[in-house]
Parts: sequence; structure tokens; C-alpha cells
Amino acid sequence: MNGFRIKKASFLKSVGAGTDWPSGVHIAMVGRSNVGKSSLINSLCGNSKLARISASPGKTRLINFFDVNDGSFYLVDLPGYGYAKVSKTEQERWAGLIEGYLSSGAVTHIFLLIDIRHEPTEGDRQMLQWIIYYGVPFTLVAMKADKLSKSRRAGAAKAAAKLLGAPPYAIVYSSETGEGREELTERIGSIVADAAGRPENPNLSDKTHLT
Ligand SMILES: Nc1nc2c(ncn2[C@@H]2O[C@H](COP(=O)(O)OP(=O)(O)O)[C@@H](O)[C@H]2O)c(=O)[nH]1
Ligand SMILES: [Mg+2]
Repeated sequence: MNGFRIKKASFLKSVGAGTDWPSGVHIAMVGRSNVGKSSLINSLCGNSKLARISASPGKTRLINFFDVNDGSFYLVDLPGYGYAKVSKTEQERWAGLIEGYLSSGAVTHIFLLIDIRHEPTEGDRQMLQWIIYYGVPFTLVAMKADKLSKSRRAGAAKAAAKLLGAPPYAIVYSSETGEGREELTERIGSIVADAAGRPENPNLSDKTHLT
């Protein structure tokens, strides 16, 4: 226990393609459409109205930033992938947006969300490859744990992580019941403390100055 708490959270802004994101610590939610990215942000912040939960998937086209604890860090809601009814043009736009963001060096940490009930998708695998390629630290979060019996949760999360080709560990989470909230909040506390401890974080500065 590090005693870290999310005390305050509010919507900051939505950003499209470009580099108009706020400087600071970014913790980004990544995962396929409907896996529960927006719900996770709401659950962590204890505010069901913070990020919009869409009944129809594939709706978020922008990167949404939520300011937590007065600029201490940002929770970032990224548009999801894998929604079948999206045109090729839309998919390419999505890829450009995500890749631009991941390659910018602005992302401190990624929560890669997978569905605890299903095998990881091809999209999940590709996402993990991107994350590794761009060298962004990540934590796997196995969502919708409430949909599985308690005795199967830990095993299913581990199996999904293995199938994905990631280290065989995932935080088991349910936005419905709040399971995993303490553990993930603690993880956030460590990520934020870690980032603050680095006097000059090259990830937080504009990479163009380094070339
Ligand atoms: N049972 C259950 N449903 C969830 C959970 N997380 C999200 N959902 C539901 O899954 C759907 C998609 O959630 P949303 O957060 O909009 O997914 P996103 O597209 O990844 O942002 C909504 O109907 C949510 O209520 C969870 O932990 N358990
Ligand atoms: Mg969403």
C-alpha cells in the first residue's frame, strides 16, 4: 500500500491528429472497442459520468484527456480498434492517430485492456507489438472479471496474457464491482511517483529537440 488516492478528476480536452496534447504524465487506456476503456476511467475516478460509455462501439474518434488530482497526471481515453463496421479510411485515420501518439514519447504508461473471457484478438497482438516497438511501459488489465466465476478469474487472466505473448500477468478488473481497483490505483501511484522522481524525463519533452 502506498496510500495513493485519486481525489479529483475532470475532463480536460479532446485531441485529434497532431501533437496538441498536454505535457505531463500520461496513462493511456488502449484496447479494442467495447472492452471497457471509458468504464475503467470512470471506475478508477469514482465518477460514472466522466468518460462517455458508448452503447454503440467505434464512436470515439479523438484522444480524450482527463486531468487527475490537479494536473498530477492524465488518464487518457484512446479510440478503440477492431470494430468491424469501420471503413478502411477510418481505420487508417485511427492508425495514424494512435501511432502518432505512441511514437511521440508523450505516453508515460499504457494500460492494455483485454477481455478476460476471450482469447486476445489479432488487433490486440498488433497493438502489443506497437507498444513494444515504441518502448512504452505497459500493464495488462483483464476486464469484465464479473463475467467469470471467481475461481476462474486469475487463471483466465494469466492465460490471456500468455496467449497475447506478454509476460503472464494481468490485473483482474471489473468496472461493475470495483474488483482490482485498489491494485490498479496503487499501480498508478507508483507510475506517477516514478515519473516525478526522474528529474529530466526525455519522454516528456519534444523529441524534435533531440534529433
Ligand atoms: N460486466 C461488465 N461490463 C463492463 C465492464 N466494463 C465495461 N463494461 C460494459 O462494456 C460496454 C463498453 O464499455 P466502454 O467503457 O464504453 O468500452 P470502450 O469502448 O472500451 O470505451 C458498456 O456497456 C459497459 O457498461 C466490466 O468490467 N464488467
Ligand atoms: Mg470508450
